[in-house]
Amino acid sequence: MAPTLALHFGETVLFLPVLLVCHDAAGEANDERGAMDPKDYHPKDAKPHFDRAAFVEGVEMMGGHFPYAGILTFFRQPHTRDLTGVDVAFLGLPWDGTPMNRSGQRMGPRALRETTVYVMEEEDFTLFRRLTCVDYGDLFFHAGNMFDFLDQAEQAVAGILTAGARVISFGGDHMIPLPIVRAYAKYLGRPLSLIHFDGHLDNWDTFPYSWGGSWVTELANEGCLDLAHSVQLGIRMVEGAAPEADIYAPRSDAVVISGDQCLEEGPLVAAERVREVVGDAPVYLTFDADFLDASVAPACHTPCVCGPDMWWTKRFFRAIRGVNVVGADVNELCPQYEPPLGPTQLALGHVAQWELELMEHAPWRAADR
Ligand SMILES: [Mn+2]
Repeated sequence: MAPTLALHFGETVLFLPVLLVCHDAAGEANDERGAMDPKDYHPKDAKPHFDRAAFVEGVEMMGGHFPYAGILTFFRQPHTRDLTGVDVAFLGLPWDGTPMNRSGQRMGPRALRETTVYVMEEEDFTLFRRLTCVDYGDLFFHAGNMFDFLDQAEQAVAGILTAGARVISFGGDHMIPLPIVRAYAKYLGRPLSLIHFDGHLDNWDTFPYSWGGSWVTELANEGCLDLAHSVQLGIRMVEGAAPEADIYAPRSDAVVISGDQCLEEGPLVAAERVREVVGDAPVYLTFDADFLDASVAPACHTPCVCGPDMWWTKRFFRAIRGVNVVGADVNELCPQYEPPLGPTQLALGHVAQWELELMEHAPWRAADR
């Protein structure tokens, strides 16, 4: 006899048979609880030639779910602070305390977690089989306290390097290289070369405190950057400026490839120049969204016209493979200003993947310093 369940309604008692479901096959169990994972997915009405194993493998390579669903992490990589065997840690730096124009960069890491899930399907997702990557999470610091941010960020990056991994950071306003490069330079015991994508030189060190426009000068003065072997690409603020405008557009100690030069000479010429300048030095690569033309990347601190597009950028990244990129970031995304579809975060998500590709081909590994 089936077990019964007695329900009492006042004087009336109802005896209801209870169905016991035996979960002796994974498929039956899933019918009841729903497949939360492709490994548990057993469709009933699939085509006869449906190859379940191939399907599961394909979905897992996409990151374990269709892009519109699932838990969000950078490139859908596991969220952990265990760095055992990790090649590259993705670090969110939600700092937007120092912009002199539009803010909102604190929301950048969250937006890029969503976008990178889409990006990995459009790019070579086999990259994530060759490299072990994790979402290390977002840095915790006291909101709005620049000194606490600088201290916590440098400690976090130093800790990741000491554990043997490299770092790609998701900003955050463009002050973020300040603590990151400090940590790298101390770890390496030498200054780094810089590949700096930006509409602006970020060497305007005339304010009493650090900000997103002073970090190049500060890091060079501290001995963390070797500007003689560095390149600043996409700069629009210098060209055509009269000498008296130097207060606004001071000259750079690095090699500058202006926005016009980028577009007139093309990405392969720029890539060759960058290879000559940086040689085999360890390179920190930083990518400000306003390197891109404002029509491509409008949702940033300082949208900047007459810049390169994503085709240019992709050709350039592919052409500098082998350069010794030891760390990288994307920064200055303000997702609140995005038009529908989020073109700025889409662009920065792709750039982050291309940075990871460069780090795959770079000779340096934190583990064998
Ligand atoms: Mn910048």
